[in-house]
Amino acid sequence: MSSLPVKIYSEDYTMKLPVAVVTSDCHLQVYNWAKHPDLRGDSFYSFKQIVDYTLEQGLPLILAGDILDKRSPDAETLGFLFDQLKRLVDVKLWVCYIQGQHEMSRSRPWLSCIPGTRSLHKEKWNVKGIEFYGLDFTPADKIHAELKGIPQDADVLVAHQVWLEHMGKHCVPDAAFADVPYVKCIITGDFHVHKITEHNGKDGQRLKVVSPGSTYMKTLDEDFHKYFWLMFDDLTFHSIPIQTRPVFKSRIGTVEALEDEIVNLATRLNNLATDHPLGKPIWCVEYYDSIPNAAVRLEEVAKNCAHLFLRPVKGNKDYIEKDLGEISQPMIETGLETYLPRCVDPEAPTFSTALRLLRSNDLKSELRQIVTEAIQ
Ligand SMILES: [Mn+2]
Repeated sequence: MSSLPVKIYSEDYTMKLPVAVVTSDCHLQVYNWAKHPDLRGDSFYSFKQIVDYTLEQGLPLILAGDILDKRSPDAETLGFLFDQLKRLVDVKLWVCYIQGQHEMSRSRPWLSCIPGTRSLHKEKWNVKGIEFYGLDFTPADKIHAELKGIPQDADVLVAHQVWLEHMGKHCVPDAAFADVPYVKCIITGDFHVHKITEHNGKDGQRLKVVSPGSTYMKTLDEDFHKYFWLMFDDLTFHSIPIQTRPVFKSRIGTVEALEDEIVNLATRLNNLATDHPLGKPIWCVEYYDSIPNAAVRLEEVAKNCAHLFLRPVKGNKDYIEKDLGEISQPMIETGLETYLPRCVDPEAPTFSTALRLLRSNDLKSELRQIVTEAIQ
């Protein structure tokens, strides 16, 4: 008799269960940019995708602040938010939230106007054995007292602050992760970047800090690739991508480069303008103002196929000719990925490794995986 095959599961095999869908910084508003009134709907389109996904999964939705862009939102925005959250509340799915500084209303949170939603501010909430505790955005002079109030049995803090370890180099922080007692995980809004980092908390405990990031482009220097999180009961998180309006960036130094770039991009821009649910893509062009009629020419091309953002740069004729090769190189899409081929040969094996690390939200696991693959 032959022996039965023995099934060996890999070491990291776990029966982890999804717990919640997590987002923040949705900044719901009708228009993205005041100067571009026909560029609209991006925040709604992203938010609807998150609600669709939450419904499909039948999970609670956790909103970590700045869900609305303004303290006094308009009726179109509020109506949209109410309609979307009602879809979840109507089928008895939890919608739990804290407030960010953008929508802050101390007397009564906007989201409390939707029956069935739940504020986590200074409240505990247990789901699948995980104890959540929330804090609305709290000014720097008061946040330390609030952090002291975190219950001992809390596992996850849901907050919306400027943290030293995230933003300390750029502005004055409210508090540090090192000030946070007890919890093993912080879900925090405010930092518009989608990432997970590891820190030590006040009790020396390991602390996983999870930032959902913004859900659509708030400034032109942001990466337009956006995500939200699917959270599991072992406090791991998966990134779920959001479909957003595409962005093209060009840098143009000469008349020839201008015409080349127009030929290069026109078809792609036109196709996207027709096929993408949000319509026209964004086209951001940095160009030397010494190129004759550059703005007129670009506006003419972009008229029906792109939202054009022009950035004229003072250009000196000699300098342009000297630096022609570098400046005329088009940059399709943004972010560090765009620059990678300039540093590493895309054919080299190190390129794919670098790209994986750049795209990873969990560097440790990705590195471990790369090492495992290398020694196999
Ligand atoms: Mn925000």
